[in-house]
Amino acid sequence: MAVVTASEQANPGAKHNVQAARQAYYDKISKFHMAPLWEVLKDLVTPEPKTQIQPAAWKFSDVKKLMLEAGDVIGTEEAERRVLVLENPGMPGKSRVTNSLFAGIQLILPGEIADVHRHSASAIRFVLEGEGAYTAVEGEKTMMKHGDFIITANWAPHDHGNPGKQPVMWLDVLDLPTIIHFEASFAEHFDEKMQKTNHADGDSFERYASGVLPDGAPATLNRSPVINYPYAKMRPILERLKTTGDIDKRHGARVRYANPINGGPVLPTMGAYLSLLPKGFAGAPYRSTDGTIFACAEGSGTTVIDGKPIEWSVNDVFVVPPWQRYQHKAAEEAVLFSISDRPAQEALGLWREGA
Ligand code: 1HN
Repeated sequence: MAVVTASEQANPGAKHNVQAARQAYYDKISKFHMAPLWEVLKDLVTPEPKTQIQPAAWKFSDVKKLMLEAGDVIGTEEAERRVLVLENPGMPGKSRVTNSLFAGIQLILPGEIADVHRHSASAIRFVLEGEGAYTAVEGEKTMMKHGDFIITANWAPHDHGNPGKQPVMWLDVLDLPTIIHFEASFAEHFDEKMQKTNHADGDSFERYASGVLPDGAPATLNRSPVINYPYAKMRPILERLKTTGDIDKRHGARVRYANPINGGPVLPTMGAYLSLLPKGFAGAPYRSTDGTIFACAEGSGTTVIDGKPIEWSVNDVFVVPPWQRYQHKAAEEAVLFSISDRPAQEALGLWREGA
């Protein structure tokens, strides 16, 4: 930013001297670790959000092929987690899909174990393809099926394994860039490969998300106690909303994954939705400050982001940058999963939406 002073306006020849004097002054103050705010103010305080994040899509036809090739070049044991990072093209090398979230695709092959660890970052998994693998979280071992939404809250011990016959792939989303931003990242490994599990598959869902709570359950909890929100339980609810016409003109027939303790988001840093776009849906334009990751669970469609169409079908992943206007269209009935940092922004009083 160039500030034009009154003396410069009166005498343009003075401009060079003024700039030179300023630069000398900036050089001087830099030795004291100080800098002029007025040179950067316009980049810092913007009338609207500015982002380096770009709209982007990962087609499952490419992803699947590349993931299976990863299976040839490295084992889960050596990799610890065989994950390909979905790099936002606007921030290559930064291991993030939005400024606050990490996204990756994980593959676990038959016979493999991804051993038990825990970290400060919270994770969610949205299962794409294959059956026969499990994830174990905080003592519950749950089988992973297409469309299942699985939560690993921060510091929860977790391990995965595939005793089945098929390669299994899922979308991992972590709040890792947020945790790294706060420089509050811890991690630890356990000696055993698998944690001991004493809760049956589906235990936390049945125990907490069936209209009752175990007597004595905490009155507040900043993350959901449910480990797996199975697609088989969620999908019929979308059908109910569709049947009664409860269809948002922007989002379709949509449910929000909720913490049954308080109705809040599943995690303090990440919130997720599952949405049915009826056949022929042409959504109204929408934008919000939370850059959002979408994964298609069923059907196909097009999302127009800032005027540019992104076509998607089953298991494709795409990202909408913060505050960019988008519009979903579906020629056939489709189901979209979405996840963003909205709860974190809401907790800080920052979140905004608009048309
Ligand atoms: C991680 O621990 C997992 O446990 C997946 O499956 C993806 C990405 C970055 C850092 C840790 C997992 C991850 C991750």
